[in-house]
Order: sequence, then structure tokens, then C-alpha cells
Amino acid sequence: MLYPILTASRELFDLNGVWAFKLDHGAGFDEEWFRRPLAETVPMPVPASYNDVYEGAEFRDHIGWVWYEREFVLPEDVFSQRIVLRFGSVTHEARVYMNGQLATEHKGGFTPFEAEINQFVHHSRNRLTVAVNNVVDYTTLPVGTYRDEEVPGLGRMVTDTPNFDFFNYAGIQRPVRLYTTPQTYIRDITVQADVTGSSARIAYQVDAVGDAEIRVFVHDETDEVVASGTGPNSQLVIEGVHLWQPLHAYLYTCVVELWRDGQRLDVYEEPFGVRTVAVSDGKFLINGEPFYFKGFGKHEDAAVRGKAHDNVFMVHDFALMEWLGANSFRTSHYPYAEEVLDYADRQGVVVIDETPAVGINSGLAGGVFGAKPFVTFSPETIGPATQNAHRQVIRELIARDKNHPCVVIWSIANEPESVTPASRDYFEPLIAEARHLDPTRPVGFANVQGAEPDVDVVTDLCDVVMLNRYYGWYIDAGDLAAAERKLQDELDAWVAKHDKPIIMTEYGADTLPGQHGVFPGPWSEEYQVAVLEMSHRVFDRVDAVIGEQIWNFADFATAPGILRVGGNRKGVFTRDRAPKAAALALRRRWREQS
Ligand code: GCB
Repeated sequence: MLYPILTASRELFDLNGVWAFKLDHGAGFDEEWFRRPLAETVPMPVPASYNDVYEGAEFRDHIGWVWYEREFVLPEDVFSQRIVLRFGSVTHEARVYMNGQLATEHKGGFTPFEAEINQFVHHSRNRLTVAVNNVVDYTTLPVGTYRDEEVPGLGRMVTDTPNFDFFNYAGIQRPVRLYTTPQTYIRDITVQADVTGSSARIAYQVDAVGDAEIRVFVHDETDEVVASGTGPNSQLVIEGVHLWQPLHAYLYTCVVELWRDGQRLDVYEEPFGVRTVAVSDGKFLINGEPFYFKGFGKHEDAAVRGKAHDNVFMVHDFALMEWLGANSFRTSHYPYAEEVLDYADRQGVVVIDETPAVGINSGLAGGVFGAKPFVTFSPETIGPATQNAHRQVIRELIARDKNHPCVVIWSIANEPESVTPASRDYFEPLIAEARHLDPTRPVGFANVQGAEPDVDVVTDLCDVVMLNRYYGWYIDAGDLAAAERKLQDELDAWVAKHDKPIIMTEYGADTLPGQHGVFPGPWSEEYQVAVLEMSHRVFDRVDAVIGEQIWNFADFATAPGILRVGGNRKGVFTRDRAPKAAALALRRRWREQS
């Protein structure tokens, strides 16, 4: 799916700002709130999660629908064009009404969607109403447990318990835009590059709607045209190619034009990088060179704005990662804003791109997060409905991010159940689907503690072993000698079972900044450093380990719980990005290890 940009043939309008907002306690659809302007609203910024903007549990803990509304007038010249309304994401489900009529709906809180709205808009003032639902259950990803039940003595109780360890922020969390295209237009572009010696073969595919001649030009960073072709798909050659390298980005631009009768109808510019990715001989190769992942599992999370995309935090977080010597991160546990992938492309930061498939694990549901346990993958719970949603998010993620050179692995899920025959049946077709949609990138999933090599039945379907392990925290907290032995034993067992490279996609310890001790006890800054050092000693002894991504870059909000002190505190930075002692320890390790 193309990102909305201004070009010689396309206009772009920003609909972000302060919209009208209203919580729905159940009457919204019965009373058809979309038919007339919303009454008794409060102002709400867009993009933002709505949860923390106003004080009180009414907003923060609301379950179900909320409504957003704004008005706009369109310039006259756009009515002869296709007018497209595009949402970067709406979490988790959206119904979009233009002037009271349903224009589109979308389920899936972390991928974009759009609709042509010509048939719904007027030449005068237009009213845009968006109903947004934050419920997580077995038909959504991430997964949660939704209950609406009569509880003796208490009456009707509606609860929605996430099976995941981050606050279920919701709302219109990414930019809303209107853009235009001509009636004959470029719908999609796919660019794949392969390298031989100093030249690159660029295979492109243009999906155009309408009758037109397709012309393609590849511009380098100095805007010089270095290759060109015609037709909907072809192969171009760039001689003396500049590779996109980790931390040394180089981007080409694929300019696609549609022509008819000597007139240029549509033009779009898609940036791309030339780089290869392969797993071979137990190594992860970028441009044929072994790559070692140094970085983090992150979250889109900040005070007040929640999960809203924010350029200020994005640029700052990348600057802090650079300061530490990090070269990569995982978009745990959902696709991040498109702007983040674009920025990673430009900064040369390597990305493991993850679907929102988190919480498909009965163990966790019955454990830390307080939901009632269920049999994972049973037809009543996670079954076809979850698998269908999962297939859809894989499709939408790859369609959105396929041209980003920064993305080097598709992470299909975080910590799913992966030890039962049912889990293998569940994942086999999904992993095949990802490979079919993109044969150029390795595939993996983050394996949960407990799904060790003797019991795991899914990892062999993948190219890389990705492990989330908490030796020294959930296992053997305070006994790092035992933790070190167990971590070593487990990694040795993975090496004995597969010849696949291993990326440690999570490890770490909760840490309260300012908590110190001569004996480095759990929660202290010294203990976090000690857990990281113990883990690194083990990783350095195991050749198959080709990456370390600490959990987490920064402290982040979670649902309340006795294991969480104002959120998850495993950050190397606090939520407002002050470094803990671990940041300096990491900086020493990563900056010394080039
Ligand atoms: C995990 C999860 C992550 C949690 C983390 C923790 O394994 O993947 O979402 O936040 O553990 O801190 O418990």
C-alpha cells in the first residue's frame, strides 16, 4: 500500500488536529450517532491514544466504542479527482462515516486503511465521524479475553483483559489524511533488488488502474536517473550500485509515471534501498556480510499521548539508540507507524518487523495478566477466527512494508504457544503465506520461555531462532550463577537441535531508577547491569548467537498488576528517556564492539 505523498499529480490534506470526541456507553449505534453532529463532546487530539488525555478511569479504562468527529471543506478542483481518505491506523476497529453514510470499516489496530469517498462528499461542509472500538478478544490481534456476564451480587460485569503486557491504548493513534489521485492512477509499486558484484538488478512491478503507458525511472541520491524502463513489470540494472548498509543508508527513488496521449496522468515516488538479506551457514548476512543485531525490543509508548505516533520521540529515540551504538530494533509487538519505518530506512537502522500477533498463549493469559486460562488454539477460543485475523495482519504488514530496506525479518508472532501439534497446524500455513508474499526476507517468531528446544514444534519452520528469555529475572532472580548455567544449557540445546542462527529478542530485568545496593538485588540499577553482563558473557560464548535485543528500550505503560510498578520497568531508559546505569554499560559494550 502506497504512503500518501504530494506529487505533481496528487494533492494531500492533513486532517490531524483537535477533533470532537465522545465515549459511548452502549447507545451509539442504536441511536445512530453518525447521522447528525455528535452532542456533548469533549476535544480530543488526533493522532493520540484517548486514554490518558483526560483524568479518570472513565476514559482510561473505557471498554467498547468511542466516537470521533470533525468537519472539512474541500477545494473545488479535487472533485474531478479520486478523493481518498486514509487512516495510518485506528485501534482496534473503525467504522468511518462521511456525512452519515458508512464509507469504510477496518479491523486491525496497527495497519493503514483507506477509502475512496467521492460518492459521499459534498461541495459544502462535510462531516467525518469515526466510531472506534478498543475491545480485544479472540477475533482481534492482539488477543484478549472479553466477558459480558452476570456476576451474582454484582450484576452485569463487562471486562476485557489483554493477554499482553502493554497498556491497551486505543483511538486514532496515527495520522489521518485526504489525498487525491487522477482517475487513472498508480495503485501499488513493488521493488525488489538483487546484487551481483557492483551492479544491481531491480525487479519492479506497478499496479496501475486505467489505460496508460507506464514509465519507470530510478533516481539516485543526487537525483540523477540511473536506470529506466517501461511496462507494468520489468527488470532494470543499476551499474556501480550504492548499497543500503546498516547505519550507512543509501536510498534510490523509483519514480513511476502513467502516460496517455502524450500527457502525464499520474506520478508517484517510492524510495527503496538496494541490499540483500540471507541466512546461510548459521549467519545472518546483509549484503553478504555477517550482521550482529544490537538493539532493543521497543514500544510505541509515551506519557499522555500513549501510542500515538510522535516525530519528536521518534527522532529522539533513534538518537539515543545511536548514542548507545545500537543498530537495530524489533517492532514489538505490532507494526509501528509508517513514518518510523521510513526513518529507519534513512538512518540505516535494521528492523525486525512484527505483526500484532501477541497473546496467543494460554500460559500468559492465566499468568501475569490475570485473565482466565483457556486452551490455546481450541475452536472455542483461538481457532479459525484468530488465524483469519492473523493471515490478514501478515498480508497487510507485508503489503505496507515490503519496499523498506530496513526490514530484514518478518516476525510472525510474539510468544505464541509453540509446543502443541495444534500450534504447528496453526502456524504452518501462516508462515507459508508470509514466504509466498515475500520470498526475499527470512521469517521468524519470538519464542516464549518454556518452549525450549525439546518441546518446541514451530521454530523449525523458520529461518532464525528468536528467543525471549528471562534467566536472572523470572527464572533464578537474584541467583545469576544459576541463571548463567541455565541460559548456557538452553542455548547449547538449541545449537544441538538446529543449525539456525539465534537472535536473543528479549532479555533483561525490571529496574527502578535510583534503586541501589552494595549487593545488587533485583530491581536495582546494579542488578539490571549484572543481568545484562551475565547474558552477554553467555552470548559471546555461543557462535550461533547473532544478535541481542534487550527488553526494553524504555519503561512503558501496562495494565496495573502486582508485578508492575507503574508499568513495565525493564527499560534501559525511563519512560521519559533518562538513562539508567544499564544504558552506560551497553554503550561501553556496543561502542567497543564495532
Ligand atoms: C515477554 C513479552 C513482553 C513482556 C516481557 C516482560 O516475554 O514478550 O511483552 O513485556 O516479557 O517484561 O515480562
